[in-house]
Amino acid sequence: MSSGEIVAGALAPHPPHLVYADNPPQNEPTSECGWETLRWGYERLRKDLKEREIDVLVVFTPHWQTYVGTHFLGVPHFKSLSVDPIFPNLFRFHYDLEVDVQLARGIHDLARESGLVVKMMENPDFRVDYGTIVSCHLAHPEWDLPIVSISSNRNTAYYSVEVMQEQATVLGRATRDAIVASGKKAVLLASNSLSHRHFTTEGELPEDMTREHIYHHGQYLWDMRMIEFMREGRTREMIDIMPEFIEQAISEADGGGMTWLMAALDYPSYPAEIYAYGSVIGTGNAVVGWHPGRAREAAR
Ligand code: 2X7
Ligand code: FE2
Repeated sequence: MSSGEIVAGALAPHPPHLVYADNPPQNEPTSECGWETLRWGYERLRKDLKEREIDVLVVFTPHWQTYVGTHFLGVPHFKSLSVDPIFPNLFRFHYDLEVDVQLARGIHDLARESGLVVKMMENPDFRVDYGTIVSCHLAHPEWDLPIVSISSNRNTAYYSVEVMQEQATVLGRATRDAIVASGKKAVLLASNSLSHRHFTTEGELPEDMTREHIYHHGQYLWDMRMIEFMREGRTREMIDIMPEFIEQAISEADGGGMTWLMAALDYPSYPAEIYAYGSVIGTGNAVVGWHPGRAREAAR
């Protein structure tokens, strides 16, 4: 068996608004338009992913919150209706997805050997969270690839940001090693926004873009600082500054997704592809890609 590899990693934010604005047949509510910059960015990410052979999507989601350890979807097939608890008017999505249970177990086992508390989630009636669904849908709307979904154990809130960084780093390495051992070609998705202060009221028309802007200039400055690190390949510095970013911009990276992704990609020093940046109800969101194969080809 040839060795597996991570063919791409992406920061793949999950505001349900982006699916709502795309009007896919699986989603019940329909819209006129909205958040085009981010949706066009996802379109460019999808084009780049199409250039590569892919066996599986591996997503780390902050909206599946497991307070004792990291959990992995462990049932081969899930089909149900996902309703966003805050935005049921925007997101009522009929999903039908396959799970790569073998790879999920491979990551689970290596993470356990590395000292993490882990669990395979084997309840067939489990409702898959909207972070997983939105990021996977926007990265690959065909739904013809199996996924691995990894929960967030919220240890920034329960312990500290330092504990989150340590554990997400170990999980990232376990993810990479399990993918290599599996012989599969994987795309990794960190499902989270950057800055995360948001408005608490909604206009009559949710897609009215005259209302949409970043919540606060300070968080915009933080987002630009993080994006600059990505553009310049300074990802170790980005991880070093993560505690300050999380605290001051109330970032959704607190769930561990960015830290996990950078560890799995072994801290890229090549420039990331910034597909888009835009706000959704005031939060800062970037669609960003890391393409190790492309970086290797460019270095030849
Ligand atoms: O979960 C989210 C989010 N992270 C950002 C914006 C809007 C809604 O939902
Ligand atoms: Fe979120």
